[in-house]
This record gives sequence, structure tokens and C-alpha cells, in this order.
Amino acid sequence: MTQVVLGLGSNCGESVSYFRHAVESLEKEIHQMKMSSIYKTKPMEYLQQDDFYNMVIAGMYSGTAEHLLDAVLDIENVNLRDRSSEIRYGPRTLDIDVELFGNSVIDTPRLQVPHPRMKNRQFVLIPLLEILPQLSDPLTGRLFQDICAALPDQGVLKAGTLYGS
Ligand code: PH2
Ligand code: MG
Ligand code: MG
Repeated sequence: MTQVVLGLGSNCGESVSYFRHAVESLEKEIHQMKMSSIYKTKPMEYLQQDDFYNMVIAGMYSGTAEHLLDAVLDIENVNLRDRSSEIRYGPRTLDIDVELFGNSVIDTPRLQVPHPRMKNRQFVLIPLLEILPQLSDPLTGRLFQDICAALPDQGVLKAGTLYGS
């Protein structure tokens, strides 16, 4: 079993419903799941869009990273993700990124893990640290809490939880 970390994001449609639906689907694949609160976050990389909701889940997974990627892409599709009509870094109903797959370092055209931008993104790091405060970056060994603290404030605010507030 491998400890995996997934980042969820949404800024169109019924964001919290997509998150609930995604978590229910992922619970079939991922054991001992931990989930962060939901955060309201300022858009990064492509700024002319609505604020996002983001959360992070982590747990134990027994398959390969490729299989996990297939599973999350299926879940995105079921939740109205339409890649054919979208702009890079732009609005989406549901985005699920594989942030970490144990300490594996994967660099293929389909999948890069650790996610190449996670270290710059408080919308990933802040929810991640809520559930796994002692985790460190497989590439450098640095604690994610130190990486996160060194970033400027990016406007990541706790907004509630998946099943209540
Ligand atoms: N996802 C992006 C681009 N920018 N900004 C925030 N705050 N949250 C996201 O999930 C996000 C983003 C591309 O996937
Ligand atoms: Mg993404
Ligand atoms: Mg993605």
C-alpha cells in the first residue's frame, strides 16, 4: 500500500457536490482516507476567473500510479469535466491532481509526481498540512510546512467541511 495525496479543485457549477461525489467514489479505491477542510482560494496561474474551492485527501492505495490517474480522470469526467472546451489553468467543474504517490518520483508524458507546481501552491499545501503536518517533499526532503511558510500569502481561507461546517 502506498500513501497517496490528491488535490481537488473546482470553480464552476456545484463545487461542493462534485467534491462529495468525488470523495464517495475515491473511498472505493483509497483506504484510511483523511480529508482536509474545504478552502476558498484566489485563482493562480490564470487570474481572470472565479475563486476556487480546494481540498486535499490522502490515504492508502494498493494499485499503480497509472491506475490511480485513470480512476481520477474517470471521476472528473463523471462530474462534467469537459477538457475539449477548456483553457489551460482556466475554469473547471472538477480537477483532481495526483500530488504525491508515496515517495515515488514519476516523470512520464501523462503523469508527473510530485506534482510539479504543488510547492508553489498554498491551495494545495495548506489543506495538505491540515491532514499531514509532518510530510516532507520526496525530492528535497524539506518539510512542506517550511516550504509553505516561505511563500507569500496567496489568499487561502478555510470555508467549511464536506459534510457540514
Ligand atoms: N487550479 C488550476 C489553476 N489555478 N487556482 C486555485 N486557487 N485553485 C486551483 O485548483 C487551481 C488554480 C489548474 O488546475
Ligand atoms: Mg490542477
Ligand atoms: Mg488536473
